[in-house]
Amino acid sequence: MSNSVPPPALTRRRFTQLSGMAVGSLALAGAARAAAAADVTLEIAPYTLEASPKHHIRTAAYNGQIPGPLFRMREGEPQSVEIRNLTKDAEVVHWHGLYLPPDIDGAMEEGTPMIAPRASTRYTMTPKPAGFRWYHTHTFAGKDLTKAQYGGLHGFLLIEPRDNPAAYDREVFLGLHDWNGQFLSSDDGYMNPVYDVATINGKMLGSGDPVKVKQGERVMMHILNSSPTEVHWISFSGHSFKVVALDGNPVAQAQTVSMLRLAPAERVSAIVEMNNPGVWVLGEVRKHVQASGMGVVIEYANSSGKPVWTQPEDLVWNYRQFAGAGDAAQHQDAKTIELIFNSKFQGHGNEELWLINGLSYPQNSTPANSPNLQTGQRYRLVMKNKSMDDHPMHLHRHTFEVRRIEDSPEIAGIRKDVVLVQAGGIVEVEFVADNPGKTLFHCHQQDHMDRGFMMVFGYA
Ligand SMILES: [Cu+2]
Repeated sequence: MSNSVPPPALTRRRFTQLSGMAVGSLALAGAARAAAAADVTLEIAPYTLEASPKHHIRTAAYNGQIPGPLFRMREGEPQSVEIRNLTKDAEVVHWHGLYLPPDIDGAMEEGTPMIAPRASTRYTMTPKPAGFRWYHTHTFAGKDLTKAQYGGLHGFLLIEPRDNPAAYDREVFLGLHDWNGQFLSSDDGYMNPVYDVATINGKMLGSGDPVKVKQGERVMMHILNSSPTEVHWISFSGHSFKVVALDGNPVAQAQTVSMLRLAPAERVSAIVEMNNPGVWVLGEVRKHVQASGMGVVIEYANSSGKPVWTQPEDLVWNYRQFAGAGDAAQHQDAKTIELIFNSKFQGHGNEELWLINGLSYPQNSTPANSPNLQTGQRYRLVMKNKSMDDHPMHLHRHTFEVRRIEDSPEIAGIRKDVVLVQAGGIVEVEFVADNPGKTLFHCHQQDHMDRGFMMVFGYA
């Protein structure tokens, strides 16, 4: 089985096929018990990842693989989920990009219960909206760079629409991740995680099986950046990407680009025309990151030889190229919520403390200090980043539309759940408060969320 395409999990649909085959047999008894248990089972357990024959990383995994199993669910079709925690730490699973109630969304800040060590939990969820989503742990790491998102607890989730025009021949899922982090002090005295291993689908370049393709195929690539802290730049030598969706949501204007930029937790779905036979590298554009392993070989049928990498000169990306023209007058009913990001230096050799509107979590999330959303109301989040870092900002349980980036004109048609707000920059997004309950807003960089860069929005 190829490393680049994790095996599909035992979904209800597959179970139905299996049970049909196994009628009357002992296998049925076992399968029936499993199905009675849940449509989807996630077992969280210690795991040693072999990123290369020389790199063994002790971490945790879902169902004994990294990334975790690819789950395919049908939009609106309820799924029973069982999660078993076989680790020594409390765990929680966040379903990223879904509209779930706060008690199962997977953030303790919203009220989802943690799963104690050796305990399990079970619930039913209705997956929506359709698109490329993912699931991951949502715990605290602090100074332990093996825990939380630094480890292997992440996986792909595809919520299939009721009808899929499928203008492609097949799908390939690629997950980017960084490993073996340690806090190092930069010139200005701040402590930042630095990594020496980087992988695609858990393997360093050259260590995994190549992704095998055929000339003339149109391959839908679903790419996820599950890195705990790092933005990644990806190109595919000899090929280009026709970007059709960002964070799983179709864009207003599909565009063909030579390079992708993915901030932590972002996803890009792009169609690649396999029209240049050979053996190629798809990987990180920055040499030192590719050298630490972030790449995968793509091999055409009947081609052989050493994988070819062509080094691009510049880093190129702009969200706006996928947007349609927006109408500033269109959403005059939107109420503005201003969110100012800043950091407080804690002294040399320390991490900085992160502030939203002058306060860290949880002080910023009292009813007096945090937004109190009215159901049905449209809001415009005006995010002003006064810090010297870029921040991938994530809103739980909702999708927002990017409306303005820096001093751009009003734009429309880019719907996301994570957006990178660059150092010193401004991004404005809009969303309708249509999913009542506590809603977590945070920077997706693990070291930043661990140091206060979160806020809980309430509903009136
Ligand atoms: Cu951040």
